Amino acid sequence: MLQHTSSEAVVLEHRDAVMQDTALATDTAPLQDTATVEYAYQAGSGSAQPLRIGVRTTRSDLAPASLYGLGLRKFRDSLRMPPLIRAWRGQRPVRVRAQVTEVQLHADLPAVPGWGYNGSIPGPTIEVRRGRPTLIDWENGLGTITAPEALPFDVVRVPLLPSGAPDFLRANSPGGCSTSRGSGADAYPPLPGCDELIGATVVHLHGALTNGHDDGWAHNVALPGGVTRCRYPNDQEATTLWYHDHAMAVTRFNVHAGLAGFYLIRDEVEDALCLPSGDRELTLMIADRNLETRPTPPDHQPIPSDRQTTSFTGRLLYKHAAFAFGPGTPIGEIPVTGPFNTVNGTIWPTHAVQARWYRLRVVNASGTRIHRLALHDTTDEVLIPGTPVLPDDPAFSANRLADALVVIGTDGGLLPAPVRPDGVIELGPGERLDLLVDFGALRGRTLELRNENGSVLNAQPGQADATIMQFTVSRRRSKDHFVLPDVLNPHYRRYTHEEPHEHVWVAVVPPGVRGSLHPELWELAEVHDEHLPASDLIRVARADGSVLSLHPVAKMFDDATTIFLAEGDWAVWNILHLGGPDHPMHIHMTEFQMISRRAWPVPRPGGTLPEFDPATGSTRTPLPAPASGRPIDALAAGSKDTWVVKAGEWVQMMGRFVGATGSFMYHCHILDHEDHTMMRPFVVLPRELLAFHRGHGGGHHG
Ligand SMILES: [Cu+2]
Repeated sequence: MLQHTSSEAVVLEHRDAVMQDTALATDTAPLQDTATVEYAYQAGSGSAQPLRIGVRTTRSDLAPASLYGLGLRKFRDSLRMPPLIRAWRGQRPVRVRAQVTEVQLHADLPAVPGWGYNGSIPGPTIEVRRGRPTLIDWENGLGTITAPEALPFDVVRVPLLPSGAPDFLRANSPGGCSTSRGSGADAYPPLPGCDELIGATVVHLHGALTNGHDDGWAHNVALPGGVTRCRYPNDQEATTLWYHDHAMAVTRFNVHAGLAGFYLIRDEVEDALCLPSGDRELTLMIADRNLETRPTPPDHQPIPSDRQTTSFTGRLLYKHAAFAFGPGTPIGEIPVTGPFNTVNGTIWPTHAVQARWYRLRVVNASGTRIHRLALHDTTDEVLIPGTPVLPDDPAFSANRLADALVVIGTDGGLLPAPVRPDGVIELGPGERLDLLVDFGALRGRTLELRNENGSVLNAQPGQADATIMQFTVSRRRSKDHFVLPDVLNPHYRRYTHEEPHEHVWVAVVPPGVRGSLHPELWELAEVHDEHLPASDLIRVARADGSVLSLHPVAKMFDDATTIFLAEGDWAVWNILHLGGPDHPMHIHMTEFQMISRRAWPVPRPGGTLPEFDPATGSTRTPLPAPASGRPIDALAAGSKDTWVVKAGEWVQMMGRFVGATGSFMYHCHILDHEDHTMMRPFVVLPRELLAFHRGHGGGHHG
């Protein structure tokens, strides 16, 4: 903590320097010049090695609160664990109620209302046994039908820069408020309609094999007072699931308000491993957030240092960056990241651990941010003012513990054997990790879980602090009988393309196709050469030199359903990412394995394939047979339901749609994308019934 106090002083000192810089800056400075580094660390003794942790701004029009330390001290709060519900018996329904919940995001902030389940953010962790079904009554307790609750935060749209470019810097920066709360330099217009929103909710158990009517179909929202009973068979491998709201078009707001929790399935395979349990099994829900500040006086007087946190109201703030293709064209929103990382609802918490093995069960519950998780030994780091350094500066990784994070499971279950990645693990929104850490090897050390991803979407400036949370390891030696097993999951079997299967074809297209403001999901069907359309034609050369021609049969959620699978069938989901940001793609109903990942070159990460022409929505020339992409490592080969797909990639996910039927969804798990243009339905029906459905022209276009 001593180290921390000195850090603050330094940040404040540095703030003054930044304030002087800002006087010289102009509003029209190019975007890439506006994001420079504020925080720097000195690693070890004496050797000045500044490293990029956050951003400094040279823009003159930002509020003082956004200029230093993000205005909050780190590690003021202890890690909180949500209450546990053991639903092992399954006869009686468990009632889980979405309700207004007091939430304190940080010890220096006032408590404010949020939305939680059973009075907790995250909601209670629900623990079940494989093969024992659970009934849950999901109650919407967000007010009454005549007096529903309004969203517990404001949603604002940060206006375009005078140049017409999105103002990512302001949108990603800490603080701000709605113009409905006052005027000032960082007051932004509210997104129309958000103040009218009420808590209409529907719960999805992410990763669960369950029937369509229990799966949280986005249209099936319950009004305040409504109760929806869902049955979960729990007939799948032990793993980390999570439940969260999935209401049509407003999932991002409902989840942001706090409607998410863990759901753990246990089984005998897991039992036999005698993994760390009890106090040594931690569920960590990581989510980035932004905070509302009081309107800043127009004269930009810096807030006195002893009152640096007083401008926060304690409430969350949901920011978008406004976006348009040109003057006078429609304005939409780009999702941005929040500068504050929360774990289990608290900003930058700390947790004291024994010098023993721990199990960390992690979900990235962020709306947009893709984390690159790493554990750093920060015992000897001292915060100093420093000069800007690049995110790939070796100083940043100097204290990274290369093999401290041992991965034992992915979204859908335990891996066949433990994996030690090279110290950094990418985790997109919706993805989970089951980790082991041997704190016994780190006695007396101070550690930080950090996000090494400099920016998440199109290299947006404004990425904030890398800290997620801190662990302080006891100096005391502890007896630990746990031995990391060589084999974790003897039932793991690698899927092969040899199983007879259906193919689903989906293109991810960048924003800008005929003026569309958002990236889109196009469901594709093969067209034959004599019927080639003039637009929206995706052509891919096969290995044998012939050309596969694909044309969208559906784009928006409410277009006709085109994917019909027979229960029991295998299917391969082909996702062709033609350009734009990384998308964490999630498919409901079953767990999958990635069976191939190929890639075409793109000019830059997040760029568009040169062969794809957004003006026509078509490939100019057939895409060549793609080269191998990122290798499918042990994590990607694990049982999963969500994967980060990057521009230029063609990935194939294989799964068996067995044991459940109904209407399901697949979508991007960037919640803004899901709410806008990146979610589609699919249907699983008994084969015999499907024969009748198709026979009557029931919507099968493929
Ligand atoms: Cu997306």
